Amino acid sequence: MSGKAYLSISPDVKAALSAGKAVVALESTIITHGMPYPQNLSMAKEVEDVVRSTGAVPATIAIMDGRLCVGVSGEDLERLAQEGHAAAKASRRDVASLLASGTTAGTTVATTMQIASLAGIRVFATGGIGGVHRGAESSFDISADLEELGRTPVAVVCAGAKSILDIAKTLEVLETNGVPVLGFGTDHFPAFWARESGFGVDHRFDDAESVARMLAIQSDLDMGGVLIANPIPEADAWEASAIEGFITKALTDADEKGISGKATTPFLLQRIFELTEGKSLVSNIALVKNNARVAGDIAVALAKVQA
Ligand code: PSU
Ligand code: MN
Repeated sequence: MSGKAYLSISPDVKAALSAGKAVVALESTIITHGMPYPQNLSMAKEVEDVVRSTGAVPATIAIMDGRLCVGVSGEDLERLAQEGHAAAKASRRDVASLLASGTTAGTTVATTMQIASLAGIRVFATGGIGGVHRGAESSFDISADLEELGRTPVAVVCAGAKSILDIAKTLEVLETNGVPVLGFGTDHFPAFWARESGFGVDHRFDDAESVARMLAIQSDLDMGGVLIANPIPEADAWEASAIEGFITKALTDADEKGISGKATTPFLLQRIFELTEGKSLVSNIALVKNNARVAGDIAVALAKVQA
């Protein structure tokens, strides 16, 4: 049996894919583990609307009822948002077990890429990717997102990586894995809440059409994923120095509580949300929407290039 047998694709996404129209994948760990309810639900719906406004079809991806679901909406989306941390967080190593047990799970960037690729979706929008955690030299905590980007042919539009991570090491591992890191309208690799991280990108592209041409070539050469770094809009951005104090505090708290493994990223996000009195979430939602818009434009341009 092929992996495709486990896919449940919604009718609108299926129709768009068979017509060669633009589709944008959206992840769901951001819904279950990245934001509190009910903001997670309204964010998920708003992000889908942003994708639609570009002419592309949104496809929220999750693992539910023993199926790889592509195009989760309505009651299913509500159920996912309400479950929150009670749902599983599905990384690549969890997928088969979760399908076997029928457990509901939000899919990480790695798993969403895997499922998107199986469904034939080439463009994906998220907030920030997972990466090399600070202290990875002793914890070995390196997100599976970085491996997946190296092997799975999906373009991921993100606002860089959070500085809860070690950005220098994250960029090194991306290079090792052969992942092109493109700056969308910037020479700087962004740091999620901040527009700059102090590190550069490999190549700068200023419009969706030129990104689409690059993606078509990457795909012809069968070379795996691409990371498109799109900085948070100016109006919602933080100075790196303004957020660093909260990050340090959250990291200390995680350490004191003995948080490790897959619990680390959700714990840090939740703690920073509390420490900033919810302000980090406002920026988080703004940057996801901004990524959805750029991903939609790129998917539309890619559909034209490949028509
Ligand atoms: N970074 C964020 N928000 C998120 C995540 C990362 O800014 O919600 C989620 C994504 O789903 C990502 C996952 O794939 O966390 C990475 O988890 P880990 O570090 O355990 O690989
Ligand atoms: Mn990890």
